Amino acid sequence: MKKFMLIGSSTCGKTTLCQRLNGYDIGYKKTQAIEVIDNTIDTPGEYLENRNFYKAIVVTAVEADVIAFVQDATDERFRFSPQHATLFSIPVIGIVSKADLATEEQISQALELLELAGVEKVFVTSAYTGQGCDELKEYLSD
Ligand SMILES: Nc1nc2c(ncn2[C@@H]2O[C@H](COP(=O)(O)OP(=O)(O)OP(=O)(O)O)[C@@H](O)[C@H]2O)c(=O)[nH]1
Ligand SMILES: [Mg+2]
Repeated sequence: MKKFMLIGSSTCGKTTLCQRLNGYDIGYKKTQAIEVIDNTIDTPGEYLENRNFYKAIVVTAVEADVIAFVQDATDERFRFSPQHATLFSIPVIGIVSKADLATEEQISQALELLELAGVEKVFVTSAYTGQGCDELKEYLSD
């Protein structure tokens, strides 16, 4: 499995998605620091929200094979900038999270914005219902 690193705003669902993808019980736990869970590198939302942490993200990304920009479909705020993906020298994918709570319109908007951030592929997911998780696992498996 490819080692992948999740980046996204606080509460966008990174940790819950890690739990789902790695087959753990789903339970809320605020991420305080960069955490490696099996093949996933989970980061705190503050790393995206606070520019002072950018260096830490770029340094940690060296350990990863793929980066995932995670966007909560129900969140109006979008913190990835256009062509944000060019900051990294490895593939960057997009993950729309919490699809179970979102309208079709919200999902389309999140997809569009992630594409603008320069991701090469987008998965629409819900860690609660499991939507999109098999496709994501398959992408990460080779
Ligand atoms: N309905 C729904 N809720 C979700 C989903 N994924 C996560 N949540 C909820 O959203 C909240 C935040 O989820 P986390 O996975 O902790 O978010 P995070 O991105 O790791 O947040 P930080 O650690 O603060 O950066 C929790 O209450 C989760 O239960 C989902 O797919 N659907
Ligand atoms: Mg977390």
